[in-house]
Amino acid sequence: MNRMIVFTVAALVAGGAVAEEMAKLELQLPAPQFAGTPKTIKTPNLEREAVVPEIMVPAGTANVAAGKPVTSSDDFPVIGELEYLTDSDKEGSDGSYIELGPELQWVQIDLGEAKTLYAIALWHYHAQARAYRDVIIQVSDDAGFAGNVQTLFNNDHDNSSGLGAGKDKEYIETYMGKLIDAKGAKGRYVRLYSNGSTGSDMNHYIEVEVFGK
Ligand SMILES: [Ca+2]
Ligand SMILES: [Ca+2]
Repeated sequence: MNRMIVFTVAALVAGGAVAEEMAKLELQLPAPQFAGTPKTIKTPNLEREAVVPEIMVPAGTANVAAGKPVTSSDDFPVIGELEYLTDSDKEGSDGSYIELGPELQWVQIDLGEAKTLYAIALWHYHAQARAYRDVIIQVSDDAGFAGNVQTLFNNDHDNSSGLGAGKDKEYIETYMGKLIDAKGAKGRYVRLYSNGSTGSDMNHYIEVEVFGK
């Protein structure tokens, strides 16, 4: 009798009635802005080779950041508008990016309600090869990030931004952006930090996508 019950449950899982249907996340990429190997960029903690993770997401997962409101540590960008962050335009040309002030700055997306997050994709700037410093991505239920903060990515290896040292690598910006596994983290707010780049002290964003449901 017991053996029969076990067999029935296993069959249901195999048939997909219990297990959730999963699919590989495919990003929609903008047009490349430069070709070939970028000039040598000297910065500590740079990854040797870009690796795009394969992230499996459940059916019904979508970019829940599209069109959502954006706030920032710099309310008045030098170039562009904060809305550019979630307007679905990922092109690298002038008119598509935001320039925020120098040193440590953040942008924050309000998803409107708590979501389960599977991946984050971001494009800082891809008209020129450069690596942004102290890229830190966090999720919280609290708009002020005072509590229940989960860190999804942190390449501030020397803790120069004071949010804690991270183990992730710096990476060179291209049209492919950066895809990060959010591993089912839950929260309403997504905050992204940066602290200038190998190109300048300023901070830039083109688009951030948050895949969840
Ligand atoms: Ca955009
Ligand atoms: Ca640092």
